[in-house]
Amino acid sequence: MTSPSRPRAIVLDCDPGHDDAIALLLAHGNPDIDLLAVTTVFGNQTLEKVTRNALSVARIAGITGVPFAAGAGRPLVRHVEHAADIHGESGLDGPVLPDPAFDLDSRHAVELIIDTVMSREPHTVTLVATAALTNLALAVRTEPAIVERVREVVLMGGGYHVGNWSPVAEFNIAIDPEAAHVVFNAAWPVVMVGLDLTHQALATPEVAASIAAVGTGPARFVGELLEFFGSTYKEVQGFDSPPVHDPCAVAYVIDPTIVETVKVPIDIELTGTLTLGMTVADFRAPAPDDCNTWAATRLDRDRFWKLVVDALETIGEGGVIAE
Ligand SMILES: [Ca+2]
Repeated sequence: MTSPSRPRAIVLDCDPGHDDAIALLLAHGNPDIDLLAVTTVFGNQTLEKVTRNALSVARIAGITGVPFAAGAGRPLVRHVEHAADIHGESGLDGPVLPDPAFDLDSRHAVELIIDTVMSREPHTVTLVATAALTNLALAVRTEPAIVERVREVVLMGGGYHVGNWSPVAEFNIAIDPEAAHVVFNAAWPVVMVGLDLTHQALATPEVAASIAAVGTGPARFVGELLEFFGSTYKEVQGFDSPPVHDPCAVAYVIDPTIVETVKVPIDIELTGTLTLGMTVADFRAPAPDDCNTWAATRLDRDRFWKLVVDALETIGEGGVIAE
């Protein structure tokens, strides 16, 4: 569906990360997304590693002319935690990663986010976050005017049913719950694409075959990512096929009919001894008028994976990495 407000302008804040890499490819390869900037934050691995990974993925995808900036290297309050058990020592284990083809923007990620939002027309920029919310929280505190100015915040994180870093807390929220608290309590629209939704985005053998059939370098790269990601997800969490979380947030921005949502008050648990970092969603009654949070509930799997395959078709050989 095309409308005058397409393509959607986004800033992608991420911690690549296998599923972040696929989210970046989807954002670059989909014609309904205008990728304005990419920012990185500690998470799946150290800031240094995930930032280098982002630049390597940019080269594979053939992304040029988009500023990339590094952001926070640690949470606001807590000690740093990484997810090497899922993403490996590099943060993107599996494929061979090319050297970056361009340098980082000289700005801090928080500055780049603020500059991008404030320099564009009001309500045109969507912030897509697929990592800890540290950069977004710092941006809100640094320039509160962005809250009124963005179109919406679409984040992969949380869930209303299960967690993965603890029984009830999802990794991106759990590793910086105070930052998540800032983001969920700001008066901008927040769409939580959580585990309830992303656990429907399983990269089954059929999905892997449809990606392999694209037959390009970037598609082989995604295949290698899914192979490693699938092996750790099976070992650590017992999944037969890995849930590919982060591109679901991008898919929602591309076409909200692919990701069903429900308006529901959501807040972040900051003091629970068993529930720290839980995204507490209150489904007891219809959401009040001033509610500005939505939870993603149901994924149209076939259309989601078609978006990913179509983006890879569009990217073609991308940056053409010589082996
Ligand atoms: Ca991520």
